[in-house]
Amino acid sequence: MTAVMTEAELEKDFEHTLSRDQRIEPRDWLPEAYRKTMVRQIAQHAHSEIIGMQPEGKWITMAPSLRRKAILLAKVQDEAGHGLYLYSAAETLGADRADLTDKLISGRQKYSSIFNYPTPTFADVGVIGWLVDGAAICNQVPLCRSSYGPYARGMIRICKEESFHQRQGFELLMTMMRGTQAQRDMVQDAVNRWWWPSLMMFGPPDDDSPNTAQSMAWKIKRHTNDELRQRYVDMSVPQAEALGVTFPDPELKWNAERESYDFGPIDWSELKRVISGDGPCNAERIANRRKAQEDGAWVREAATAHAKKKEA
Ligand code: FAQ
Repeated sequence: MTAVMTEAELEKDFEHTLSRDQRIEPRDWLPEAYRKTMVRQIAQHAHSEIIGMQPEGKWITMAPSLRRKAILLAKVQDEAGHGLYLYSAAETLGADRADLTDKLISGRQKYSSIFNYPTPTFADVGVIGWLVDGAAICNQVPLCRSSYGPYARGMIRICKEESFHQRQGFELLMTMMRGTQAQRDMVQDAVNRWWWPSLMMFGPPDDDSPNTAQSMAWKIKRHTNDELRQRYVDMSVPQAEALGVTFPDPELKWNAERESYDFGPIDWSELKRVISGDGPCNAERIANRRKAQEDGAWVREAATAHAKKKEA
């Protein structure tokens, strides 16, 4: 007969697993606060992938060639797949997928601020691939070592696909930069609009990030928001030079002492505004998601009826 472990012993076991850098798995005991944080982060991430299909998805019917259309279709489908892996990971923590969707469309759960900006030109498709997927990779590669097993494993596959997304964006922009002056101007204009919002993707500064300390202690996050933001700036500047574009920041310059780029102040009031629902496209993104949910009701009903019939 096995002895029943007390809560304190279970907690000690959990801490021991973390201290050995091993994964927490769905069958393991975990503190309620850890479960809540994990569901919050995974749900926000899943919602971001699904809402993130919209800004680029708009260009599928207007892509300038069959090749670009095929590439974009594949990319947007990948984002749907990422959403599904992530909702599945949240389900291993006892979350209910329908409930998560409800929380998204009623504004009770967040998604990334970045997807509330418009995509007026085709250069935006390239810049989303290069900068937004670039920032996503920078943030998510360390999450492959996150302490929650299903999330960390999902992240490995997601990062491989994001890396293809970033390359397709860069290749699209390279092609445009080799084109006409009007095309080059279009790329620079898109870079000007997306640069600062892409820096905001990493979240608030460390001294204003309520979740970082605990998430680092639980090894959910492996780096702070500011550390990853700096890494992203350092990685992006040489890429911009190779492309022949500039970032809209007069204070951006190499700091030899720190061996990193210094950059200008971020407008945190803009991030707060966009997160709280007042970005340029928040209302449109949620309205589209709500409509898709309503339009798909008959499919879910039919699938449930079919499953019941088969069971009987
Ligand atoms: N937007 O205390 P912290 C992608 C919230 S996927 C909106 O620092 P934390 C792929 C935060 O949730 C992009 N909300 O929080 C793609 C928290 O909310 P609370 C998404 C934000 O969790 C590419 C509060 O503010 N990626 O791009 C944002 O420790 C192209 C306080 O913040 C992920 O979700 C924001 N930018 O750190 C798809 C990655 N920043 O507590 C299509 C996983 C913060 O009020 C096309 N997530 N908040 O509920 C993470 O790494 C973390 O959750 C952070 C935030 C770093 C985002």
